[in-house]
Amino acid sequence: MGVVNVTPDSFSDGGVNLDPDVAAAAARRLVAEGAALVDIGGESTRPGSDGVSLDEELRRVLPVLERLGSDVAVSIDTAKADVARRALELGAVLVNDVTALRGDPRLAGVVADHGAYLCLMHMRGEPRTMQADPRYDDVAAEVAAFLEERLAFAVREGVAEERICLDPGIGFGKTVEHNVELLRRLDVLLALGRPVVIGFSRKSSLGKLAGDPAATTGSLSASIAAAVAAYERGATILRVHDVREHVEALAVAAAFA
Ligand code: HH2
Repeated sequence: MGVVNVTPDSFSDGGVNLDPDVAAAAARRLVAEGAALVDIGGESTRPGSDGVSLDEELRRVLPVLERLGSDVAVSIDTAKADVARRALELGAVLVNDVTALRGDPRLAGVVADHGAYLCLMHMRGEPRTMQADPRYDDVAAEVAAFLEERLAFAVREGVAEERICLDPGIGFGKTVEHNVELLRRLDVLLALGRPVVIGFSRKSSLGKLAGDPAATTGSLSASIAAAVAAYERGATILRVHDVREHVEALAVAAAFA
């Protein structure tokens, strides 16, 4: 899953894709480089961010989706039912909701009505405050219990279970140690029986693990190491910004699997 953020403030590619022609070209380039899906988002969820209005989010993403039509398999990164509905009408295939259907009570119905795929992600708290001293007794067990409950909720709301994937939400209310433990113990999430999505790409935990305690992003090489580790532990979908390099690394890792 390649990432195209149509935002002024995303933590690693903010401002790059604000022009819809540039964003659509970026999405097509990621597909040419080997992405099976492109995740398009109009709201930054980086730590400390406040969110955007419905009108602003629609203004950012709709022109991009109109340009892509159904040529590109689009995942819409939104927590808003109205953004998801318009995106699905324009051909998006997956709704990637970082609130796991807790943000907008109408979102589950929109996904169900369109027969869309759905990614449910774990987040502790909300982006504005989530990195303020997050604590868990057992992070892997708690994240798995949350995702199990959200999976059951989505199915009760009419989303087909075989269309749902689960994501532990790397960096969403987690310390470096929590993120590392989630990947190390990915089997706890895999036991839920659904494909697992991992988004470690460029996140600050990687820069910290690589030796810079003040890092705000992670390097490409660190991102690839995390993606390969996630793949080897059983992750199915890797959410990444640098598709070509990840596809090459994963093809080599797959040859050894
Ligand atoms: N991470 C980000 C956004 N959406 N969705 C899923 N399913 N998993 C993730 O790990 C994930 C996500 C944050 O990264 P990015 O989109 O690059 O930045 P921003 O939120 O600042 O736009």
